[in-house]
Amino acid sequence: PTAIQREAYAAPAFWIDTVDLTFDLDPAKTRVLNKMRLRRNPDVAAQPLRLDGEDLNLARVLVNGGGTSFKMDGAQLVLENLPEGHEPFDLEIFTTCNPEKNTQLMGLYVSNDSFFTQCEAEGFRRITYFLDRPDVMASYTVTLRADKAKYPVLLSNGNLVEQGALDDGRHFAKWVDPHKKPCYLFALVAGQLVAREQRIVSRSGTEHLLQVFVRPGDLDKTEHAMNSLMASVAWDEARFGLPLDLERFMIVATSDFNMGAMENKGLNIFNTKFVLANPATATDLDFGNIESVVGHEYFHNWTGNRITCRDWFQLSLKEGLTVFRDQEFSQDMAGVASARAVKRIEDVRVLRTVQFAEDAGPMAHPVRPDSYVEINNFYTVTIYEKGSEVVRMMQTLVASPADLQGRDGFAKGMKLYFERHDGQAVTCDDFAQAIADANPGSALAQNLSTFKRWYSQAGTPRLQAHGAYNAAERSYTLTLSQSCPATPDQASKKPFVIPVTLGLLSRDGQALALQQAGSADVLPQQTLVLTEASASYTFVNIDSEPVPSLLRGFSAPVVLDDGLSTAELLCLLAHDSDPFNQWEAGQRLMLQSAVQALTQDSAGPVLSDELVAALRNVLRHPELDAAFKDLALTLPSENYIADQLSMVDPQRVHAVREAMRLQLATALQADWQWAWDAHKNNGAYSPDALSSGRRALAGLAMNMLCIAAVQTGDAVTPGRVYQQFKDASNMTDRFNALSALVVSGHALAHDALALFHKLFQHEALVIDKWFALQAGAPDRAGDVLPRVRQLMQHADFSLRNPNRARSLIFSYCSANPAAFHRADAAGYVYWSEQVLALDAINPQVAARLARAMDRWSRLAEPYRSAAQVAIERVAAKADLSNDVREVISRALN
Ligand code: B3K
Ligand code: ZN
Repeated sequence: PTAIQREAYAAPAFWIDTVDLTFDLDPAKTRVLNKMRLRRNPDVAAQPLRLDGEDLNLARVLVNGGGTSFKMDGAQLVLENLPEGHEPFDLEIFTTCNPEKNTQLMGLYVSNDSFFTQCEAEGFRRITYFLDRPDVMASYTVTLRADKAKYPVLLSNGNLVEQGALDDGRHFAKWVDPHKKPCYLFALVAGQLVAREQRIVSRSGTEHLLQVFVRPGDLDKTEHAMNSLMASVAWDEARFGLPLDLERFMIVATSDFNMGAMENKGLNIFNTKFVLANPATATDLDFGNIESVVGHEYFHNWTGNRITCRDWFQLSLKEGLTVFRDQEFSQDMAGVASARAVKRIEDVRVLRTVQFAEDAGPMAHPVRPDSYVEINNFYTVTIYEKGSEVVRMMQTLVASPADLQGRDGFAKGMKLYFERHDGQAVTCDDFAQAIADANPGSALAQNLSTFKRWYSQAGTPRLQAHGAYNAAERSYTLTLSQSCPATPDQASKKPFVIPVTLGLLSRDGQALALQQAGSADVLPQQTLVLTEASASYTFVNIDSEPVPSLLRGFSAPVVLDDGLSTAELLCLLAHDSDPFNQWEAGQRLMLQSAVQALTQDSAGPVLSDELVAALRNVLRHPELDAAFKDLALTLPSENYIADQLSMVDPQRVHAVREAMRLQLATALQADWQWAWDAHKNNGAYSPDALSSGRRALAGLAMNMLCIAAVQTGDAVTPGRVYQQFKDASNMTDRFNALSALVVSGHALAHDALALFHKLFQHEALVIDKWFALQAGAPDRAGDVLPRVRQLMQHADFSLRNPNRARSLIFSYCSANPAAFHRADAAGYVYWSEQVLALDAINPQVAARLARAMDRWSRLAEPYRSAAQVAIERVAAKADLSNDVREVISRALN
């Protein structure tokens, strides 16, 4: 397979103005009549029309109603004898496809006897021959015809303009989308579905119909998705002045879906996991994810759909921006400042554990990649989460004294972006230019071309900070310098524009005022903008050596090395007014303890007494929120600890982290008991940030108490946990109890798992949790892999259902390092088998699993060699998909 290059972009030789599609839906043979009106692009030299297609049976091609010659070039349909000149002409293509055999879940497929589509990135070509590229935007009219009893609901984008009966028990529905769109936003759904409906009136007074379609029986799990959708509509209008531009907005849930959800114009299709929730079946995490994914897809309506991407290299134009928007939405929904900070910490945790690892591995790529083999491999945390950080930095860099966070400036930039580009397919450059132009004089506008290195350079920058206090002059000079490690194809990097938000504390934890030398401004905190390899900043009127609190709120996606001592970090943990840095100080202290234990081989407790005492103070703090305490008392993950090491022995990392956890569990036992008692039993369930924070802390406390109990042989606590498991009135409390028993390895776990399955055997999403918990369980006797293999034979398991495959296989290979990295290499053998098995069914899912081995080359022996053998075993397969081939060859490179 050949790589596609960003630099090779060329405008299309033809435009498609209108598309009129007629579907005769049949699971085994669906007929698709595609009538298009095209015209030559006057800006491009005359050339044949090359239409993309994949797995289609071509029956007929007509030009202006008459026959025409055509040929195939690989998968492309090539038409050479089209009318000359620039007049529009009609092209009619008749094809068939086989949706029930479509296990890739790209294009038109069948799930639970209903039809669904997924077209992004290049699935539309599996429905009909087309110019399958995002810069070709057309008006769509869609007629669906199907058996009325089997498929009573027929949906497509836009407005329903006509429906009625046909012969033989069939019926039809005709939809017209009033907005032009690229084909990746096309969608259809047909099946036995029911809808929760809600009519809303927007600020401007227009009425809209919101609908959430699910299978009959699931309606009682749609309230939260509907609430989230209404909140999203209101938020985008309030924060960005962006209204809903459709009479009708639909969400449809399917249990067979490759990812989270898809923003098809007016007809979002969702994985059931991100729609269905009620307190009995969904956890707080599920409720939060639903809110954020519903928001994300809705926000795409403007950022992605109204303005779309010129080509797939610009993917972060819509994804990074829309993740930023959904993160802001979730923060605003969380409400109070402390809850907003918790959301920020959670987002940064994902960025640092997953995206930083990607940046350090073989799949590292810039936010705007330069080449790809398979675009589906580039729906990554770099495009999404790092892309969001780049947008967040833009907001920070347009801040002004009157607009400290840059929100107003950023909103102005968005306004200009829509004034300039509404209805167009554009680039990341266009976006950055609009934000900068709307904020002349801002740090962004002054440094725009340098700033855009965030789009072109891969890798996570390292930010070094060194502070020097001058007692005689009562001044403090901070020197910042940056560097960035090499990444595949990019050996050396130029300096980034790094906004560094900072505050200074006195040694006893008082916030100090910041006054830069030569400036009259005195501020509680400030954002320095580093644009060079290194720069110094001097602050005056400082009475004693301060403790710097740098990169507050995680103001840039970098690794900070500020050389702070343990005492300084303890000061920040106790006193920093910035909740992110307060949390971060604790994480760094725990991380340092782990790394020290791993590199120095010292016996004895991993955590110092003073750190344990400091963590106790956080846990017992009268003013901190439960959600914050839960995050602050949670140890860094094994993967994140491993990322700090140049050579990784996953078993030792696991052992050290377990030792830390046991130490926290026993040393703080009385405090955990207090925390459990004080935070459980919250009354009626509500998924809001404050009550979910209380449940989270109660869950952590219960977990710790169980760990301590197993150690001491205490039977009372596990008995109480089992009781909570049985009596819980919501899934969060129930699942936390179940997890505590499984994680601590208590004998009651066995019965609890069996009961859990029995109670929820008809709830697919809960059964996913049941599989995931077992695949992610601690591996005390090398029994997790045999259990995983056994669970693959379970009647409820299916490799074809992506949620199920993820819950079992991914939970084991990607989320349970100590069970996966076995000295006998059996985990790697299992991985290679599953990558190959999945690749034959669904290459996208297989390629995701393939990435579980991304960081194999820094494993210690014997893991490293065994991992290489397993990867080579996959590479040796001749007919791998492009998806898996790309991931595997990069890994071996
Ligand atoms: N845009 C889709 C992702 C499509 C993935 C294609 N492999 C969902 C989202 O980001 O909102
Ligand atoms: Zn998205």
